[in-house]
Amino acid sequence: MSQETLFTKIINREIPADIVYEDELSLAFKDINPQAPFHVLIIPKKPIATINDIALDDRELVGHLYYVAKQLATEHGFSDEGYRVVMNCNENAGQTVFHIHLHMLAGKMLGWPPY
Ligand code: IU
Repeated sequence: MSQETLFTKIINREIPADIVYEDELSLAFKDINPQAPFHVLIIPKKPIATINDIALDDRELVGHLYYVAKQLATEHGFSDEGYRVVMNCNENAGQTVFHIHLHMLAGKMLGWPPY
């Protein structure tokens, strides 16, 4: 399942976003409603609606999103103090945009568990 969301418009520069990283496979931009001093969304350019829709051939792409998170942590100085990377799936997890995205949160002590 894949359908166009606002994130496709961000990828295509049809709506603005504060983009912090881009490569041929992915894009990272600041969340418009940040839950931490540093809160970015790391998305594949390929639209995949939910974790449930990840295909066998997408495994490297999804792994790449984590590699981008690690690179951003290094670049922004969060590697040692720590950060969180999380992806929500469907209603119980609070997914609202159906184009998979890693939330990367950093810059403060984060609560756990997340309820
Ligand atoms: P969720 O995991 O699907 O709940 O996260 C969606 C996030 O996308 C949420 O944190 C929104 O603030 C964020 N967001 C955004 O940064 N820019 C947008 O144009 C839209 C949502 I729509």
